[in-house]
Amino acid sequence: MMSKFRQRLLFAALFVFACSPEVNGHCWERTYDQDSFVCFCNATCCDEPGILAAPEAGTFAHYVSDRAEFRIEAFTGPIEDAAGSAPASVAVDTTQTYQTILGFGGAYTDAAGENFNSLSPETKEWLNRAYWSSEGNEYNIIRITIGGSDCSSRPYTLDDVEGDVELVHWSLQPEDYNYKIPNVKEAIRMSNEEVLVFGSPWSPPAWMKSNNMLNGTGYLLRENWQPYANYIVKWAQAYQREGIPLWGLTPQNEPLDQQEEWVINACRWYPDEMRDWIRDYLGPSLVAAGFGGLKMMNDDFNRETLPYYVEPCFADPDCSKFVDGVAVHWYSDDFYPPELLLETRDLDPSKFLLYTEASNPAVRGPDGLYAPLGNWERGEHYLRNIIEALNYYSVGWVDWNLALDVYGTPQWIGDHLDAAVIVNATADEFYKQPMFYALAHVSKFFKRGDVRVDAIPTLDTIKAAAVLKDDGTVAVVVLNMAEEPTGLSISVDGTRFINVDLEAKSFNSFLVPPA
Ligand SMILES: *[C@@H]1O[C@H](CO)[C@@H](O)[C@H](O)[C@H]1NC(C)=O
Ligand SMILES: *[C@@H]1O[C@H](CO)[C@@H](O)[C@H](O)[C@H]1NC(C)=O
Ligand SMILES: CC(=O)N[C@H]1CO[C@H](CO)[C@@H](O)[C@@H]1O
Repeated sequence: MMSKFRQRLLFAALFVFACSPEVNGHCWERTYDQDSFVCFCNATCCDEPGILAAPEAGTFAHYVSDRAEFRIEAFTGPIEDAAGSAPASVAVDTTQTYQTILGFGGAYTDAAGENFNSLSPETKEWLNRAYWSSEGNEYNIIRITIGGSDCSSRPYTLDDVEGDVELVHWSLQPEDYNYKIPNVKEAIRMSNEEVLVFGSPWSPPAWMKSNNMLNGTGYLLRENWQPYANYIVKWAQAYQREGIPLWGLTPQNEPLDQQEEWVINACRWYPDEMRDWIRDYLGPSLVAAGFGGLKMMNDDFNRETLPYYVEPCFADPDCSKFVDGVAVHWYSDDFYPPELLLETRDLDPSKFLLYTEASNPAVRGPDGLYAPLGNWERGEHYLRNIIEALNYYSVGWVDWNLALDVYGTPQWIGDHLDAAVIVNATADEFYKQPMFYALAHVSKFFKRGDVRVDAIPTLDTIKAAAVLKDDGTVAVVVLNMAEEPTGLSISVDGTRFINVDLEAKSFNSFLVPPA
């Protein structure tokens, strides 16, 4: 512990030397063809918000990112005893308590790991700090793929030897050893919190499936229900042997993602089939192997599949006992109402809800598809939906690829996506997108163990969520979607008031110390 701490101090000292005087929060802006800018980082320099200082008694801290100028810029002001005459207000009520926060994070897909590894050790260190350290976003959840996904350079599983039902050829792959395991270990080393790691498979081996392919509309043949449960157990054992403490898993990524000509690795599981497999095969096999403590999250797909996808399992105590939560993907949040999350929770309030995937597509330019650099709207979109998910019981939010290259690749299916961090290996640089800061405004402020409380805004252009911390500190995240600055008054329990001006198009995080 001690040596880790000393190393940090030494590193901080070097950092100040190399990048002074623009230390701490200053962003090296680079503007491309989008409505805002990215912050670029290289081997010597990178912006970081730093370790959050507790505000002094009687004052609040206000951190701002906006489309025009700031990235997690720190301000402070006095807590007042009356609301100002602001047109907008947010009423925080700490007596109305809801779910406990689990955390925020992203996925070490093979594509993300490959991009991390394409940087020099110095630049990669900055990238790890940006996500995992106390000076950075303080992410504390990692999703990894069990075998490959669409965001891998090749299609594969952990046992592609035809007919190997005894799994004698089962093994971790180069992607595990090169992209996942070392990067996950680095994140764990870098973090000051417990980092929760969960896995999700995209497809069983082709030979176990009805269509003998990783993609398309295939399903797992009945005769392979036990071999495939064994396959998942082997994965948990192998990661444990490699020194990765696993926290959870989803039995299948997007189990109903099935259309003709579907190019992504996939496997169909109807809700009642999933119930039967968890109840009679996967659940008992994990328990028998000593992995009964892993948090199992059912569904792992979009809002429109809820609550019906998890209903058969939750209605059957012999399935339900193996399942701890519901994993939700972001992609249809603008088209299906958040009340579906409430209905899901009402089925069984003892199960948690966690958003486990979100990602934007690449855009088409004159030279083909690329990740748009500096797109504010995408950051705003993320934060708007994160705030909504939190206000409808999600215990956190997990982003998809932690990094992609400037084309939004690699992906064996030939697709291209956007990501919060875009790596340019040629220049040994990476770019932090507005989406990265959208996540920072919650991941750094809403920590594991905090309890969500009411935060009710009065204007449609303002979105808000709040948590109460153990020590009585209140953290509030406020999104201003308006094109103009907006005067805002935040009431904390009707007794303490924060009167501020919000920048146009801004992300805001407030820390209010206990009264
Ligand atoms: C990194 O960027 C900074 C700021 O532009 C520059 O001063 C520095 O020389 C760059 N470092 C490297 C290794 O290119
Ligand atoms: C990536 O780096 C190369 C080499 O410095 C440069 O030519 C290119 O413009 C960079 N790409 C982006 C998107 O900045
Ligand atoms: C790896 C894999 O199974 N790829 C298949 C994806 O779908 C196409 C079209 O059906 C097949 O040709 C590929 O073999």
